[in-house]
Amino acid sequence: MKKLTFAFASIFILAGIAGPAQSSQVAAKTYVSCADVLKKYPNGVAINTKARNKAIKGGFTRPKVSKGLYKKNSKRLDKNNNGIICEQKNVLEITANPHSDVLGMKFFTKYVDVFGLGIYAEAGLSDAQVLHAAAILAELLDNDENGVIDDEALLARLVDQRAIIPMFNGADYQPGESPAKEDLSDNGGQLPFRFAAILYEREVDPWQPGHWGSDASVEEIMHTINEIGHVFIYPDAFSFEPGSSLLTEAMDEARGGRFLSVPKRYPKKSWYHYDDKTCSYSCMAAEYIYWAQVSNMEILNDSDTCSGIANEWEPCSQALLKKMDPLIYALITNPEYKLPQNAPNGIYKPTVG
Ligand SMILES: [Ca+2]
Ligand SMILES: [Ca+2]
Ligand SMILES: [Ca+2]
Repeated sequence: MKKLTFAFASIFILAGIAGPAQSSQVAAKTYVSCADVLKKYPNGVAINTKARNKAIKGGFTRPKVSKGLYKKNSKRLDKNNNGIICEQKNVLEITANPHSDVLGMKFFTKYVDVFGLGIYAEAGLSDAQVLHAAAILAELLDNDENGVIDDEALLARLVDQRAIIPMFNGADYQPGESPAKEDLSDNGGQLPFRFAAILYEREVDPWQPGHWGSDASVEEIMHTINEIGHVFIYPDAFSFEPGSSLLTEAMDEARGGRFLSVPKRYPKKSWYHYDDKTCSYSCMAAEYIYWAQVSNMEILNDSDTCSGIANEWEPCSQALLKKMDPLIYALITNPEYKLPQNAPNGIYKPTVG
């Protein structure tokens, strides 16, 4: 369903760009702000192809060319006078692995720098998949997409720890598919980087951002940010150890008790009842805050997902979360902690001048 919707949307957008009649026949419109322009032309508008090509070379996304539109709006909206109104910086770019000489890192061939943090991917990942993960990371750290990191302390911590997101060929539990995974696990002990989660090629779907069962990018990247970042910078709020934080206090309510290991049966009144015995208390806490955050973002709010995850997690919408689990809702929406509130859509394009 989601895929179909997207296909139609793309055709529509393509038709809009390709339609030669459009710009010549329709009178050029006046726009009051870049926000307005970007709704219609998400990459801005260039005066001519020369300005457009120069912009692309300079690291901007491909603007639409329209002399009429440009002239009508350039006075207000091309402040830097480069022939483009509301140009968008293309901040995410795939380059070669800058650390292929580091032990355990040589099989990664694609790299994206996201605010100083690294996405490292093996050759089996498509560029679209790698850029998707990079966009999700950027969207979770600059969630209002204004080009400014939402929580400087969080980014400083992640950069200090040299947090990375490794992306491997194939799927989990499929031996022999990923040389990078084998090499990294053989040499992980000496790695100068830290990671709390990994992504596999077959669980990254750029067309269904965060969708349960299709795209694990939001989940795994959120785990990384929370475990390496939030737990450390706001320990009273987010620490994972039993009885240590507002998070674990809320979780003990959600599970119907402070269970250091998975109980034989969760109490009836519980609404978080994950039964994987290999998942320790702190692992439970990591999963719990993830469920709460994506419920709050409304990523899980469709009937297939809600019934698919009900054995583990019940409040699958923001409204249910608010009602059933007011403690965690209050915690993750508390502006003091600057947690991301908007669902990432896999597109990160902060507005420039
Ligand atoms: Ca400009
Ligand atoms: Ca921001
Ligand atoms: Ca976005």
